[in-house]
Amino acid sequence: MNESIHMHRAEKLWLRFGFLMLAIFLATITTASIIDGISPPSRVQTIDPTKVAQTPPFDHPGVRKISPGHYEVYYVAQIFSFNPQSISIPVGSHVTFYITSSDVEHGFYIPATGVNTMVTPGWVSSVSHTFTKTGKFLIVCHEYCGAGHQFMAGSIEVQ
Ligand SMILES: [Cu+2]
Repeated sequence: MNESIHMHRAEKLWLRFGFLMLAIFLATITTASIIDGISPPSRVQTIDPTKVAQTPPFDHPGVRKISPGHYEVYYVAQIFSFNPQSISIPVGSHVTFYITSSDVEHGFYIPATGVNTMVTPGWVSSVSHTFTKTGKFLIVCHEYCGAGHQFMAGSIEVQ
C-alpha cells in the first residue's frame, strides 16, 4: 500500500501565513530592541546591586518631601523585607516610589492601588500613586524570592 501525505491547499496557505506572522513579529521585536534599546518596563536607572547600601539615595532609604503634597520614597528590597518597613504620609499626597533590590528578584505591590512593579537587582524601579484615602496600605512582595517570601511585607499609613 502506498499512501502519500496529502495536504489541503488551504492548510498549506494557513501554514505559510503562520510562519509569515512569526517572521514579522520576530523582525519587529528585533528592530525595536536595536533601535529603541530594550529595557525592562518601569526601570528608570541602573545600580550596582552589590553596592546598594553605599549608593545614594539608597544608602538612606525612606521618605523625602519634595514639595507640599509631593513625596519620594526610596525602598531597598532584600530577603525578606522592605526597608523602610513602614512609612507614614498625609492623605492626598502624590508619591513616587523608587525601589531596588540588593539581592534577588522581588515584587512591589500595593493592593487597591495601581502600584505594581517587579524589582530586579541592578535596576531601580519607579512607580507613582496619589493616595486619596486614609488608612493602612499593605506592601507585598509578589515575586517568589525564597523560603521567607510570604513574610516579606511593609506598610504605608495614610493619615
Ligand atoms: Cu518575595
